[in-house]
Amino acid sequence: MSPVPLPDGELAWLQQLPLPYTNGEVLARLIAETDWREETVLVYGKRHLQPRLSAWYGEAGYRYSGLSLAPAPLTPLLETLRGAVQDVTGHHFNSVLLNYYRNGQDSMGMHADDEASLGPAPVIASLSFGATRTFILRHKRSKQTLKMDLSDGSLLLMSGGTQIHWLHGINKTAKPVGPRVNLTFRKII
Ligand SMILES: O=C(O)CCC(=O)C(=O)O
Ligand SMILES: [Mn+2]
Repeated sequence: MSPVPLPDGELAWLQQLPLPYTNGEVLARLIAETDWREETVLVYGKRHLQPRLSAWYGEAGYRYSGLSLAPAPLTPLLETLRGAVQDVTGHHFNSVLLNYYRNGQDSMGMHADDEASLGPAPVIASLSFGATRTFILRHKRSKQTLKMDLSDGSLLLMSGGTQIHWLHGINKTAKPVGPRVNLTFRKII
């Protein structure tokens, strides 16, 4: 992986994760085989439908924004992807959050993956398939903003202080974009 300079954080990038399937095959299977949910989240005490579909697979359950995601074993395809991600990053992951952005109107608000269950310096590997979407990073204090195009088959590793000092998210876009599935491999401690 190639390091990407980031003040107060650590990023590394790989254009194409080596896989035994084409990116198109993986995207089609992820869309078809995943137990997708349309979750509601609590924001300031109000329930909202998330503008995307999501699914959680891993040995442990997961809690965030008032959501409680039950543990579920990784599917054979997810095991293959996890193995490939572990090989290139050298990190072990025991769970994965999948997000399905059906079109340009699906998005993810600015946030940090800083739940206590991820430990003091979370290591998160973000694997993308399908349409290229712009990943926005914004420094919490300086407001410095960085944009990265997360393309089909790419892997972005976030570690060090990235979740402590930066927020990240995916904006909606008016451009016609096809479906995208992102997988964030995580280690629940
Ligand atoms: O879709 C993406 O690239 C971002 C996903 C993300 O930040 C998350 O799952 O926490
Ligand atoms: Mn995130």
